[in-house]
Formats: sequence, structure tokens, C-alpha cells
Amino acid sequence: MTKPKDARIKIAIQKSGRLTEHSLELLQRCGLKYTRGPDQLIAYGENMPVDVLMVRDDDIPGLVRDDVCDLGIAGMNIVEERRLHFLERDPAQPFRIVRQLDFGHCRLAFGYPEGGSVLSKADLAGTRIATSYPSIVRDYLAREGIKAQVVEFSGSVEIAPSLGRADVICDLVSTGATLAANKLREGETILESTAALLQTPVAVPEEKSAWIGRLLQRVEGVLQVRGSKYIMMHAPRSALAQIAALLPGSESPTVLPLEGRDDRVAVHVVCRENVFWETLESLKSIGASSLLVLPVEKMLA
Ligand code: PRT
Ligand code: ZN
Repeated sequence: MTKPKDARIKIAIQKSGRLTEHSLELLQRCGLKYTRGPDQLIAYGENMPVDVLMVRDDDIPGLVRDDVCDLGIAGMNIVEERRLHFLERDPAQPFRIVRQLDFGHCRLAFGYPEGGSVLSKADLAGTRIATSYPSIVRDYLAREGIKAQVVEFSGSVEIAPSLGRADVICDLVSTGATLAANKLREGETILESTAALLQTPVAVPEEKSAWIGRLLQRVEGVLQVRGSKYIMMHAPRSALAQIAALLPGSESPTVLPLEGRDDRVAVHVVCRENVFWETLESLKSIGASSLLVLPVEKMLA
């Protein structure tokens, strides 16, 4: 007999690490209020049927694949590694990658020892590559037609060459400081990563699926808001086309008459990009005045 599925949505996020704060903040911005359980492993949603499981990031893709959790947030580096690993055993896609998020930026790149014989991927044939991402690296080597040995390392990959355990490494890089401190030079990037939102491939009951839909729509709204600004200005009516060209995402501005002026109008636009001083200066140079740039609080498309 199949167990009745829990009506509450479960989201897996990283318990403690680089993605934790950002993941919780995203859920809070979606309107979720929660209390943490005494063990701190589950945060129970108070105002939505949503509970948050706090786990190690490596476990998140598996929890979503196995339908223990409906949704999960993990770095694309982990997501892709686990996806390739699962696909080797079962051709069905293990989960749906709903969308990439706007935090957790890093890249998976090669690190070549300074002064060594490997200068680029052209020299990788026959080398030993230390990495915590064996499936991604093997997949890359196969696509590039390079025959090299992948040595799996679970941590401190950057010390593998100096220990004599590998010739080069392939690891996550953010600022590049770790590579430099270990006398490694950054080589080709094989994956650009951000955090990603995953969804179980398993069908869920209608009521629950409606809540998941609402939550995903709110996530979309939060991400759009973070990159958006509301801009108000006075401008010559004749400059409307130039204004639209300067402000991406401002195709349908609100244009309002100005009392006693036929040549000038008030223009209000939502711009789906940050607005820099240079853009404001360009707007001023085509006759705009009284320019105001305001943050957007919420947005529902
Ligand atoms: O305990 P748990 O398993 O959950 O955590 P973890 O230690 O595996 O992960 P954590 O918290 O370190 O990282 C979580 C996710 O953040 C990663 O899976 C990436 O998606 C993302 N991320 C973003 C990074 C980095 N930037 C990053 N710089 N993850 C790791 N690093 C490490 C990298 O491995 C290397 O050791 O930072 C070092 C390089 O940094 P730079 O700035 O010196 O280049
Ligand atoms: Zn981890």
C-alpha cells in the first residue's frame, strides 16, 4: 500500500555553509515565516505549508531525486556532479533544474602548477587530475577527446600536486586566492556555477502542486525585483525612443502629461537591470531631468 504523501512541501537547503544565508533569505522574501525545531535540522513554515530541511549540500540532489524533498537549493557544481552520477545508473533525469539563482557564483576550473609542463588543456593527455568532481571532469575529458586519469579527492584538492598525488587539479574557484596560495595558475573553466533550484520529477497531489507553483512564481518575482529599478523622470516627448534604448526592459513606459508643457512629459519605467550613473548621465544628455531611481519591493508578472 502506498503511504499518503505528506501535504506539506519540503525544501532541502544547505545546513551551514556558503549557500545557507542566501537560501533562507530567498525563502523569507517569498513570504515564508518559520520556526526552527530544537535540533535545528527542520524549520517549520508558520504561514505556508512549507518546511525547510537543513542538510549537507552534497545530499540535496539525492533527497530531491528520491522525492524525500519536493524542492532543493544546491550549487550547480554539486547538481551536475550528482546528475551525471545518477544518469550512469538510470537514464531517467533524476530531477528538474527549475532555474539558476543569483547567488553562489563560482567556477570549476583547472589549476596548473606554476613552472610545470601543463600550460593548457592541450597538455592534459596522460596527466593525473585531482578533483572532487570526478563525473564532471570525466564528462569534460570525454567530450574533448582527452585521455587522462581522474583522481578523486574529497577535500583540499589544491594540495594534491605538492603531495605528488596528481599533476594538475580541477576545483572550484571564486577569487583565485586559493590557487595562487598553492602556486597554481588558473586554467580552462569547465563549469560556471551558481546556486540552482531543483524540483522532484515525481508527480505531486494537486493541492500541493498548486502551492509549489505559487512558491516558484514568488521566487521568480524575488529574482526579478532584485535586478530591477523603478525610474521616474521628466523628458522631451521626442526622446521617448532614445530613453527606451538606454533602459533595457523599459519597452512600455508610463507616459504622463506635465501641467502647462506640451513638449515635455513625465516617464515612469521599470527597468530590469541595475541603473548606473553613466545611464543617468546619458538620459540627462538627451534632455531628461528630475531623475529618480527607486528600488522595487515586490513584483508579480
Ligand atoms: O558542509 P557542506 O558539505 O554542506 O558544505 P561544503 O563545505 O561542501 O560547501 P561550501 O559551504 O564551502 O560551499 C557551498 C557551495 O558554495 C559550493 O558547492 C559552491 O556551489 C558555492 N561556492 C561559491 C563555493 C565557492 N564559491 C568557493 N570559493 N564553494 C567552495 N569554494 C571554495 C573552493 O572549493 C576553494 O577551496 O573556496 C576555495 C576557492 O576560493 P577562492 O576565493 O580562493 O578562489
Ligand atoms: Zn559539501
